[in-house]
Amino acid sequence: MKRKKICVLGLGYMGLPTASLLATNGYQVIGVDINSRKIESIKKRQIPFNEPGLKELVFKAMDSENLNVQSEMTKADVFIIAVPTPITPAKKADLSYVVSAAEMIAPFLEKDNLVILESTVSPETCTKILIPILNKSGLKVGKDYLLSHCPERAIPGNTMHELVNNDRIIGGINGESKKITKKIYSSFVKGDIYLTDTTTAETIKLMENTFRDINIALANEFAKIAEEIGIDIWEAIDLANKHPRVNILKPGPGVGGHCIAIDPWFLTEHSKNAKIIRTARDINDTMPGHVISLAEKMLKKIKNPTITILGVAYKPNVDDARETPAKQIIALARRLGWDIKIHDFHVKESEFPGLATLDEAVKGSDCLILVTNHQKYKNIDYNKIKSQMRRANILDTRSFLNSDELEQIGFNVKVLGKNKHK
Ligand code: SAJ
Repeated sequence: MKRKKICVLGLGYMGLPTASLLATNGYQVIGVDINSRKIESIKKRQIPFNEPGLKELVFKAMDSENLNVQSEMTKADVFIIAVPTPITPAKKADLSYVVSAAEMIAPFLEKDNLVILESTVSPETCTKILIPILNKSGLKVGKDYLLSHCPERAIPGNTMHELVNNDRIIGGINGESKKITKKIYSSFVKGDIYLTDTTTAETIKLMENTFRDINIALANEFAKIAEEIGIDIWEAIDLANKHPRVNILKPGPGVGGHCIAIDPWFLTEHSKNAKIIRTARDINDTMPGHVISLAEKMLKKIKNPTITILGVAYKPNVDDARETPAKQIIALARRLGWDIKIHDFHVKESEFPGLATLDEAVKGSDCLILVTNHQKYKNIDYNKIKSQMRRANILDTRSFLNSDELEQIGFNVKVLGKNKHK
């Protein structure tokens, strides 16, 4: 193995599992993160977030002594950049972490090194931003060092499985970059690996998440139309999906997470032609407001109601609340003067201040709003919960709970996208 030492910059949701997979597959890996508190916790074997199977893998990598973590940069044969790329308030890609990672690498760059960008970025970031910074080292891309883009494709909640089994796209600046990057990822990827250029790879990643965003927007639009017509969208989608070429996604309270709610903006920023993409983003962003208007209809006779948010994670059974639509729902409800109590089975108080125990959150409540369909919300004692509430209203934004059972207990149940909401 010629290039043996790999430095992974950014030990987050993708960097840490990727570093550990490489370390358990024969590479000597140094994980670097500018957050020294994170480094200290990993060293103490405290993993900063929950992901099934990750802890075991990180421990295995550390036990093998092939994975070391530190805050300082180091020389290496290969550098992998896995830092976040959020959006600015003006919905433009914030590439500052990629820029500073590149600036950290430049002084350490040596002849024959390979730099791999994993972070999701705007088209042409490799050629127009990354390479010019790295070239400041005095080395020339293609001639002295190699460069490629290998966007991650794994879904939070199933990251370990998907990192290994999904197909991957590698965009390289030349044949050698593609070849060496493929060799490195082949050490743990069981899926197929496809090769292209860097700008195509950057755009493919954005297209994937935009495809999903647009399809969720369509489901959300169908849900609103169903409420006008007076049909159950959940039943209608199930039946429409019996068509061999139809696969409608699910409506809900909005799109959260650090990818789908963000990445489409990286395309709209670049093109006036991005019309459906922009509209889909807008539709998905209207969903928290729609949830509040459904709740308002349920609560119309109640002055200064108290409502309970069940679930703030952006999706089920994860502890991740980034970009969660729950934030917007809570902000809108507060603006109406409602008293809000918040509960989540997985998200930690340190990540989402204001969380209460389930008992505290439902006490004296006029309405439960189920925002996140955590499995555990299926199994709680709704009889007991009803006895703690002031009024027994429940708004299910995911069509997740058993409405018939809840109605039998005495709840007034509304489901997003189901029946006319007057
Ligand atoms: N959602 C719906 N309806 C649906 C599906 C999802 O409202 O039918 C909502 C979810 O509740 C959530 C949001 O969309 O709030 C996004 O969740 P997700 O599970 O669809 O996706 P992410 O953001 O966790 O991960 C996505 C994945 N991309 C695709 O499926 C195309 C993953 O493969 C990417 O690696 C990841 O983005 C990323 O990091 O880019």
